[in-house]
Amino acid sequence: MAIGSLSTTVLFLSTIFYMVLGDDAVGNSGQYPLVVSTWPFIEAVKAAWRAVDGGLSAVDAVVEGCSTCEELRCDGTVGPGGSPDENGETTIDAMVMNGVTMEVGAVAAMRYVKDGIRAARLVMQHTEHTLLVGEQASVFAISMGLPGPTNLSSSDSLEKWTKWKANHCQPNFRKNVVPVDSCGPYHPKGIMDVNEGECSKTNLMGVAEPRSSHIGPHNHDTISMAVIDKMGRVAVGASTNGATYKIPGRVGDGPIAGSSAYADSDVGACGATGDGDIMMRFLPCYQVVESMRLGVEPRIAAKDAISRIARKFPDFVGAVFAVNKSGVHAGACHGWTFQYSVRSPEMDDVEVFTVFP
Ligand code: SD4
Repeated sequence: MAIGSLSTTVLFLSTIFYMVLGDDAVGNSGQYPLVVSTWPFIEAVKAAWRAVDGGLSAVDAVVEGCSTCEELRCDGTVGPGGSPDENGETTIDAMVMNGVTMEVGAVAAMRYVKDGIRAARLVMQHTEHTLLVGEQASVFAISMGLPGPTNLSSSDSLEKWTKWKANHCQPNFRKNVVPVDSCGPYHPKGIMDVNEGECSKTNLMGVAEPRSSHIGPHNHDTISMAVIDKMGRVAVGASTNGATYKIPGRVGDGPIAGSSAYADSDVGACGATGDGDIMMRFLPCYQVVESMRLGVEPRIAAKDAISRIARKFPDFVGAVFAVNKSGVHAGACHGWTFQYSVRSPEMDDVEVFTVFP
């Protein structure tokens, strides 16, 4: 068979393969720009698409996209007014990464400022630092021109918190403490009460016992977004108000480069969502991008990163999407059904892809 017709056949077969696989791994024509986001955050993807299609850089398009979700309070878990902590306060974790320069800007547990992703970009563009936290992050963001101080609570978040208090602060993220089934103040269980097995909550195979069941699709949604701009530059960003009823001061995976997202313009990008307390121990997005650098296709790279976590934490809930420089994208998940959204030049509108565990 002549080389030409062989490659035509291969192209034909791989097209069929992608259509049959559907959600597993999807290619585009390789034309930029491209926007990929966790969950069906359609308006956010549209905003990023308008920005990047209009000529903005990948970094600025990521900021436009994530910022739209913050304004819309996507799923109540992005932007202000969601995920109250034990004190009823909402705080924000956000990160942006430039895959050309590998610069990162991030804010964690930021109070009183609702513009998480814009604050993250200010850290990246106007400091030599990578991550600012808590009240000092807010002071910095406001000093650089963002609106604030603002009360980040909403009637929804306060109602949720009030019900939780009335339910004796259950569920919560405490372990090995007393009291067990009521609100604090909490104290460590006496040393005599906690043996090593209880404390580490792992069995002899190193597999963790189930975590509390309060982590699920509706209290754990992060926007994590990747954009490839018209010049092929890759950027990622993430924004979330974290976990509901978290212990004040808790920071999730959102502002951690390599965990919630990672980008390298030579390779591609990854975005993650899920139980950040577990996921940030594995840096799944760093793993995805580095696997793709070695030539692993996005579908396998995504599955491998998720499997590595699931081997140690069989009950964890999480997902990643992977996209390589050619625009081939895929997702993998564990413990829930995952959806991610894509807009590319060959699509008339944003398309949502579903991935099953
Ligand atoms: C966190 N990963 O703070 C975030 C929350 C989230 O989907 O919603 N992920 O753990």
